[in-house]
Amino acid sequence: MQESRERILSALSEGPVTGPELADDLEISRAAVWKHIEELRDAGFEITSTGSGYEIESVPEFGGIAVEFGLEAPFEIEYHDSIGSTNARARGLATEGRENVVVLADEQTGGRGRLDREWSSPSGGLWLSILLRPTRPATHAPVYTLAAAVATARAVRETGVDARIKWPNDVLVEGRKLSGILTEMEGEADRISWLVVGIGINANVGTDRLPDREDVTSLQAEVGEVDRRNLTQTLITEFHELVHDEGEIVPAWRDLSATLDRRVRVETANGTVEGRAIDIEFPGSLVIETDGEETVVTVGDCTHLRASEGA
Ligand code: BT5
Repeated sequence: MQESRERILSALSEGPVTGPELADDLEISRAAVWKHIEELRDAGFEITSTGSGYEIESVPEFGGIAVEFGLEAPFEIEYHDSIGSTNARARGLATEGRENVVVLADEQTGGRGRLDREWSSPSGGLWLSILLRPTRPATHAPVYTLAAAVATARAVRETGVDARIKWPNDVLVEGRKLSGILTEMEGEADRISWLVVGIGINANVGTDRLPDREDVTSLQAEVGEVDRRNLTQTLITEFHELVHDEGEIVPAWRDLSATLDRRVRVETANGTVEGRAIDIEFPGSLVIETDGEETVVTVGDCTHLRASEGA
C-alpha cells in the first residue's frame, strides 16, 4: 500500500482528525490528503467530515484496502473482483521480483488445485495467494502448506465450525472439504527463490455453486454468511505468526489433525500405501504404520478409510 494512504488510515483509526493535521503529520499537501480521502471513499470507506475532522463511519465488507485496514501483518493486498487464478498472478509478481504481497479475489475463473485439477471459485469465496521469499532450502517448502492449513483451520474455527486438517492440504468440517491449499515455488536445492501459498476457502457461497459432491461444504452452509474481511485478516496474521515461530507449526498441525490415528490410503508416485497414520514429521511428511512397518510419505493423495476398510 502507498505509505501515505497507510498512515492516513492509521491516523483515522484513532478517531477524527482534520485535513490540516493530516497534512502536517504526513508532510504532504492538503490537496494530497483530500485525494487520499476520495480514494478511500471510492474504495467503499464511509468517511464523514465534521468540525472535528475526518472520521471513518464504516469499512467496506471486502477488498484490498479494507483487508489492509487494521491488518497486523506486513503484507500488501492486491485485490481483484475477478481473476483467472490468484496463484498465477502471484507467480507473475514473483518474476517481477515482488514479495510479501497477498493476491486476493472475490472470484476466480481459472482456479487450480494440485496436478492442475480444477478448483471452483465462485464469487463470495475467499481465494488468495501469499507470495514470500523465504531464506530456506527448497526441501522445507511443505512446512508452508502445513502452516497455511493450521492458519486456515484456526481462522475458520473462529466462525464456529469444527474444522480439522486432512493431510496434506485440505481443511474439512465433519469430513467435508471446506478449503484447499496449493503451494508452488521456484528455487535451487539449497534456497527457495519464491514461494506462493494459495488458499481457497468456500466462504459465502452456497454448495449449489460448488462441485456436486457430498464431501464438499462452505461456511455459508455450515454457519451462514461470515465477515470475509475479518476472516482474511485472521488467516493472514495466523499464517505470518506461524512461519515466524516454526517450532509451533507441527504441534499445532497435530492438534488440529483429522488424519492422525486414522486408517488411510495414500496414492503416491511410487504406489499406494495403506495403514494407520501415526505421525507427521517436519517439514510435512506423513508416517504410516502397516503391519508394524513404518513408511514416510512426502507427497500424495490421501483417503481416510473407515476402520473396517482396506487391508
Ligand atoms: C486443492 O487441490 O485442494 C488446492 C486448491 C487451492 C485453491 C486455491 S484458491 C487460491 C489459489 N489460486 C488457485 O488457482 N488455487 C489456489 P486438490 O487437493 O488437488 O483438490 C482439487 C479437487 O477438489 C478437485 O479435483 C475437486 O474434486 C475438488 N474441488 C474443486 N473445487 C472445490 C471447492 N471449491 N471446494 C471443495 N472441493 C473442490
